[in-house]
Amino acid sequence: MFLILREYNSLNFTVNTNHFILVNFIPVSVSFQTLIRSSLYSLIDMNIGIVCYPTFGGSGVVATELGKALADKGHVVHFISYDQPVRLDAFNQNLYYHEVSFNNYPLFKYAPYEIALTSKIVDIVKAHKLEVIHVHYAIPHAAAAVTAKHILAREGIKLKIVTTLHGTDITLVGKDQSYEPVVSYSLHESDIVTAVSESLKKDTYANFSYDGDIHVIPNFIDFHRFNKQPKDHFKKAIAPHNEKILVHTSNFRQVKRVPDVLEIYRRVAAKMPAKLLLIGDGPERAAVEEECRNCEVCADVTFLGKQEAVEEILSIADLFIIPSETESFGLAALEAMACEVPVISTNTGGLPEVNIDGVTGYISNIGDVEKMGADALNILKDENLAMFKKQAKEHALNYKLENILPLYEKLY
Ligand code: GMT
Repeated sequence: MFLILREYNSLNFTVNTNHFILVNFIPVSVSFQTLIRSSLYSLIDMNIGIVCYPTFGGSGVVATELGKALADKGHVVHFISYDQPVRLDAFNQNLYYHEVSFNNYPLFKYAPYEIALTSKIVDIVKAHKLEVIHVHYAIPHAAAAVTAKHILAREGIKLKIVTTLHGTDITLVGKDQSYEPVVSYSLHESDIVTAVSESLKKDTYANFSYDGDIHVIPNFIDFHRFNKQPKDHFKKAIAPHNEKILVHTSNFRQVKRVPDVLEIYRRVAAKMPAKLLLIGDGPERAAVEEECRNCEVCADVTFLGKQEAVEEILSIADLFIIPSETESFGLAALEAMACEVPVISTNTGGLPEVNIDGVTGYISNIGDVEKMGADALNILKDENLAMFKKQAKEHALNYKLENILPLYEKLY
């Protein structure tokens, strides 16, 4: 294809000097521009802002991995957050990080983070000519972006807002009366709204007065990182007698139901030699650790705390347990499947879309630890385990980064 790109300012394109993009049609209609934009989207580099939480797990991880992948493809990505995102750990000439800092004046009982974030968005959009702001997690990011958009519009600057809903911003926190009207308004004022699962899309329509489109774009896996690695020495250290290794990873909040993990494990350990590795930290950890110390399996349970290289631990695992009360997607389960680890999960939220019952593992009602224990034992049987592992990996491949990234690029 050989096109000459003229008047690219009016099309709002940035020319990628790595490609020969030449366009010689002027004037072009808006719909034609849209057509050209969407058909060339993978050739056009954009200036994109990403607003996210910087912490371990969930939305922050998805946002950071997405930004890194966009930067690798040639887009210029500006992260805006109150702290450096944890996975933003390597230099890339296309990646920038802008910290939202604010003055905590004594008059403020609560420092107005949303206002500081809004001002930062306005400043970065103007300074770096951002075309799109992609906010992850509605509260308060979508509201801040919407206000920034309105401020910029008064100066004749157009900003597109893509809002990605991740889970608790809809299912738990967002629907609370103290936030609902602002979340509904922010969804209406966003140009594009995406949700990470069909289930979350349904929940959004059920809980908010929003009737616009919601594009479902699932979480994704970077298979360069998440794949089964040869870690036999590590496996020997954890399970010297070839015990089965069960793993759970979460932020140890109540919705994760970590005590159920222990219950399921105890049922397995009563029938076959097994070890349990618990990764992560959070409010419930101390109580679960205490409970564990008082039961018969204590010596075979290890609390590893927060871990960077989760994929190395998943590489030696035989089973992943995620008995959550709500889970809009369950990225942790998908990461396990990518490393060939079958999953025992509940049937809540988006989990049945990720963990296919009887194929990649099993799903159960919330709290049904008896069934989850029996299903775990079934998967771990020698005659079944290899098949479940293979099927888990096969299904995870549907979510590879290379499949999902263009879906976002198309929306920008
Ligand atoms: O609960 C978490 O782990 C954090 C939370 C978040 O929003 O940061 O995670 C949500 O987003 C993840 C990425 O899209 C999903 O995989 C999780 O299922 C979702 N958590 C819940 O819905 C509880």
